[in-house]
Amino acid sequence: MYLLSLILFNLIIFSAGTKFHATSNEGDSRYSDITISYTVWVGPDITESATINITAPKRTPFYEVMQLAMKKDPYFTFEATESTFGHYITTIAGHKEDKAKNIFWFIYNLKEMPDPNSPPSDDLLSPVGVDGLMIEKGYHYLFWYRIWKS
Ligand code: B12
Repeated sequence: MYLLSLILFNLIIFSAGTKFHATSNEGDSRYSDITISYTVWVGPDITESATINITAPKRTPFYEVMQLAMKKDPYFTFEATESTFGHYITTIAGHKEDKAKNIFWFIYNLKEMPDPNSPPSDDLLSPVGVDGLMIEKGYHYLFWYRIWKS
């Protein structure tokens, strides 16, 4: 009887422990900080370029990452307007979109660090704006001031 209750007691402790462990792991992965790179390219020929690393909780909206970048390095100062889809970026690093010249700011989420010798194609453009784009581990984010080929 004593042996049986000892086994039962151990079983309860073991299963409770496993459960607790699983829950704490889930919490760690959801709220852990990640570091991503944020690059700015200016002009179709990329005459100006800057990269900053930002650490923030996983799934932070990119708009908040831009605010952190601006605080860390004033080069990344930006301006935005608000519309139906959220924030729309009009200016970064003093370069304002130019409707007459058809030059705008475009955001890409990339699995590799952007390389000026092999610029990303349009299919790597983010499908959403800076409010809808949540940062993920291992991704690199690029804002490119370039001509809109419509
Ligand atoms: C034209 C257009 C653009 C032009 C805007 C030129 C300009 N400023 O004059 C350009 C090519 C620059 C553009 C850029 C982008 N766009 Co756009 N664009 C459109 C399009 C085809 C028409 C918008 C329009 O003229 N509406 C008519 C006018 C009268 O209404 P409006 O409210 O004043 O329109 C303005 C806003 O829509 C704003 N705008 C345009 N795109 C975007 C994107 C976001 C996220 C925001 C907040 C505002 C915004 O610019 C318009 C003109 O001022 C829509 C598709 C659609 N059906 O709406 C996509 C659309 C709005 N764009 C989209 C996206 C994703 C982008 C980009 C984020 C793409 C990227 N990866 O870079 C960027 C914005 C980046 C940034 N700078 O913040 C998505 C938004 C989806 C979402 N849920 O977030 C849409 C819906 C297309 C789609 N289905 O994928 N876009």
